[in-house]
Amino acid sequence: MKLERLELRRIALDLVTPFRTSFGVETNRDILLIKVTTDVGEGWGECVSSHEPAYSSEFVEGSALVIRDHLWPAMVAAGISSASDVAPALQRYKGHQMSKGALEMAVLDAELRANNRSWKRELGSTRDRIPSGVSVGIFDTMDELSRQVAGYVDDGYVRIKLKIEPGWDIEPVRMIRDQIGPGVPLQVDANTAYTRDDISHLCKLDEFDLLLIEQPLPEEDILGHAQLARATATPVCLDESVVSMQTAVDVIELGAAEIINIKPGRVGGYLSAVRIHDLCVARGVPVWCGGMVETGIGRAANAGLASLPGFTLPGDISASTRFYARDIVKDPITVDSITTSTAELLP
Ligand code: NPQ
Ligand code: MG
Repeated sequence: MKLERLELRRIALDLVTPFRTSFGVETNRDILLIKVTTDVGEGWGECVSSHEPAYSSEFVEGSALVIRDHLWPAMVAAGISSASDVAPALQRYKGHQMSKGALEMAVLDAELRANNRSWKRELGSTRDRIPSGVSVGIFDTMDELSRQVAGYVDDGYVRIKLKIEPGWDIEPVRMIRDQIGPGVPLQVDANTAYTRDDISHLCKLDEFDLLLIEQPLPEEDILGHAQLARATATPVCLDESVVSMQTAVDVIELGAAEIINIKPGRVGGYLSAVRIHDLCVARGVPVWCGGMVETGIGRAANAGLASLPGFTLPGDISASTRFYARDIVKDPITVDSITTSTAELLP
């Protein structure tokens, strides 16, 4: 395979409802898609950075620039002949995991299309259906939160994740646990909104039998997460902190993460995501696949990844309609709510 051409496409999609997290409100998704043309055909990648550097330091305008002026030229110079060549060719550039991941995704997609293979098979899937969870934002009122969660349970989601922040934590979680009952898996995600001084406060969540608490402290605060993990009965899961295989090894070794949220974009691509999955399987650490409000392009590839055997917890892979009235792909992602509440994967 030989690289020929790169095309960056920037699109804007309205969200069906504003998505508020501890780092801000999104009403619209600024999306960077990448089309790579090779001698064996084209491939598509989706860059998961957002308009503002609020979830992480990466942002769409920066991604487009670094891809165009630095990463793609380095790939061309290196003479990439398969997706596994992409990360080594980009290794001398620091950071920019989401941009690197999007380029590797596009090259891998070109290879898969050329060989008529699926993401699922390529990555090492062991099943055809995956459980589908949903991430629920912060609302102005408890009533509104209650209505939203009821709707998602009706839609067939088998696991609820509530976004939390200081001032929106114990009481919303209590209300939703009472509403859905003890049998429905429930977890929370703070997106770095707390500090080490909040450890005793966060321990009050223990009474709600949560699956996990995701990234309560800043991404650099590995020691703080290890201290929290020792103090609380709720398993600590890291998202933003884990940006590579190396950080995954370290947070496990240091006792800062008992569970890991794997997002391919955040760790530099799907091949890195599979290696982190393999590491976690070897260490007995449960993993699940996160989401970055992707279109059907990224969402379908995520579903393939989440069908690997180590993904033992439901992911944030919800239906396209959770975020978008009309997805950009021919086959939007759907949730089968009637019988099994699982997303069905194409072959
Ligand atoms: C998380 N995702 O797990 C992220 C955060 C997140 C589904 O909760 C635009 C772009 C909006 C990226 C909102 C979920 C976003 C975004 C939230 C990422 O932490
Ligand atoms: Mg998260």
